[in-house]
Amino acid sequence: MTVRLTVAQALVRFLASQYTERDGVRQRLVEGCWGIFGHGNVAGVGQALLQAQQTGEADLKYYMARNEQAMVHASVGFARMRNRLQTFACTASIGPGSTNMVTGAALATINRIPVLLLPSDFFATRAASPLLQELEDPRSADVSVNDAFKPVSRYWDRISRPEQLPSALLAAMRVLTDPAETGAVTLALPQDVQAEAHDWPEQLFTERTWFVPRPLPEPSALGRAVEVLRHARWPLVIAGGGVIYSEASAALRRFAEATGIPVADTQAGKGALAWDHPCAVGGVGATGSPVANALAREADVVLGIGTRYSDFTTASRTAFQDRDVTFVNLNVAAFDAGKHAGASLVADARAGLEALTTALTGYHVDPGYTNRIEAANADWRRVVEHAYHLGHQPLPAQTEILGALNEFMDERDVVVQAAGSMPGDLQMLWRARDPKQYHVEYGYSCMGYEIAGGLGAKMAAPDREVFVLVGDGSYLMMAQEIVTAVSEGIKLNLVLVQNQGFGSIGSLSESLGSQRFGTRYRYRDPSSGLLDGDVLPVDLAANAASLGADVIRTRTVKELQAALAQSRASDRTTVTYIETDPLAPVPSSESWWDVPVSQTSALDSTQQARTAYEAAQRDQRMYL
Ligand SMILES: Cc1ncc(C[n+]2csc(CCOP(=O)(O)OP(=O)(O)O)c2C)c(N)n1
Ligand SMILES: [Mg+2]
Repeated sequence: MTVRLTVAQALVRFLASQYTERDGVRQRLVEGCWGIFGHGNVAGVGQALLQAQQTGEADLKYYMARNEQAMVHASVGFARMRNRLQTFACTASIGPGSTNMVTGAALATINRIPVLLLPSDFFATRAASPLLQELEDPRSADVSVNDAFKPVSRYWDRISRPEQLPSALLAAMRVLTDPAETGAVTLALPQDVQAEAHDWPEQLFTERTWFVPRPLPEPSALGRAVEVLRHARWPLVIAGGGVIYSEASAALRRFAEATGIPVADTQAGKGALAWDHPCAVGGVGATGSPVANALAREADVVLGIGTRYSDFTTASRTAFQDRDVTFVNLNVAAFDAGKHAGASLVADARAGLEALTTALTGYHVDPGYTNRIEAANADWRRVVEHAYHLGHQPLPAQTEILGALNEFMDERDVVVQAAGSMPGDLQMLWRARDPKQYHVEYGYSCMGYEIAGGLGAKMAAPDREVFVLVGDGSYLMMAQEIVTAVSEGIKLNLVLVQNQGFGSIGSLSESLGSQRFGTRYRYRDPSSGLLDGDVLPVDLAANAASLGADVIRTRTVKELQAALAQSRASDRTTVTYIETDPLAPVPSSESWWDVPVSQTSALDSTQQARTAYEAAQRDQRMYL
């Protein structure tokens, strides 16, 4: 039996009948379809989505975004919140609509989060080329702007004939649901092919379940890992995002309690173990806590679980200074498990932790190590309390905003952030209680993720309050999804932190001898020729109100606290606006991040920074 449908209709029908299953729990793989229409998809995928909605022949709800990059972020926010078991499809028109998604694709792939991208493409027949927005490569007629998705996709295909669709769809679903391979999956859809009819076998549309595995560690690999760990005197766990996606928090807690091994976390792993667990030592690396960084410096064995070991995590390979430091890497992806010449333990984080806990029976760290951790944690708690309640004047410090929010939020509330000075302050100071509470996108650290990603997170967890922290720079790049939140009635709590420019890059610039050059939002000063004139007459609170959000202007931490309560109580998207001092002090992570400074320079500030850079660089290690 066959069914006659267009390629786009077949695609929509197929996507509506895909499911994932893990631990016996089954759910839709593709929750819905984000989109912005143009000539490339309005009559193809657009018609198919309309027909699906009107006839009920396929259940794939359409959501309209205001920017294609943002709709990929929203899908990623959703998929991350659903532990990568569910995501969205994103349809975009030809040309700019499609290339707007490239940044989102890179973000998804780098963070290992599934998203299905459906950029539209030029006529497969080439009947009317060059089309509006067509690239036209003189060397090859087989190239389009969608080729730019290749390096940022885990699977990429162009559907030039209807017959190619079934196998491409199966390949796409396999990659989306494979925890080791997942990321952006791109199916480029030529405009004419989308509208072309074909007789499809009916089986293509029967419900299909993609079982998400929990691979077990291979016994000999487990044996080698256990051998290393059993001889560890000062071991340290680094918990990455993989712990959370695998829902391995309870297994991690049992492992830590059985062995006494301290647990540090990465940006994606924060909350894997509650912050106040006796084994929790906070963030590790360039923006980590000095407690975790002191332990990292002396650790003889590092057990990385579900981590990519980004430069922030390893402090650009200066974090681990023991001469013979050895790594054991528990990761579902062999690629990550092999890093730093570690003992590779390719397995699901939960299954691997359970196996390690059993195999390490009888092992426990020295009581002296435990006492040292307890004392260091107690000292650090006082430092965090101080930063949370600094009383900075006249404008509050950002650390006070984070403190007020942390103290205000319930265990199940979610905080969303991505770029600027907040991810670092959060990684160091945030006290996460629930594994889904801390949602900081720091694989791509993409300005503009915050509001869109928060929207996706809220769609994934309507029963949780989502608090989006957004800096003025990020807000100016991508505020428009407030309109989507308003139109869909998806309630967000936004906290807009105004510090008149790039606080983060400003202090980075200063530390590298570049004098905060070009990092402030200011008038150009005619005498200096630099952007260091007066503050601009920009009113982002008014801007947010103009997009349909309720806005509360606050000036003090006390007012902020009241506004947060009002925001939570409301069922409308609410923006709490506050100005902060970008120069307020932040505790030190006692760590380093490698950003090269000019080797030769006419500026004193740069020369001094270069000397400091060369000194710091001497600690950089190859872990072989
Ligand atoms: C899309 C994008 N462009 C540039 C950067 C580099 N960058 C990182 S943080 C930052 C400034 C962010 O400004 P804001 O959101 O106001 O946060 P603040 O640093 O003031 O806390 C820039 C430009 C980036 N991460 N993402
Ligand atoms: Mg700013």
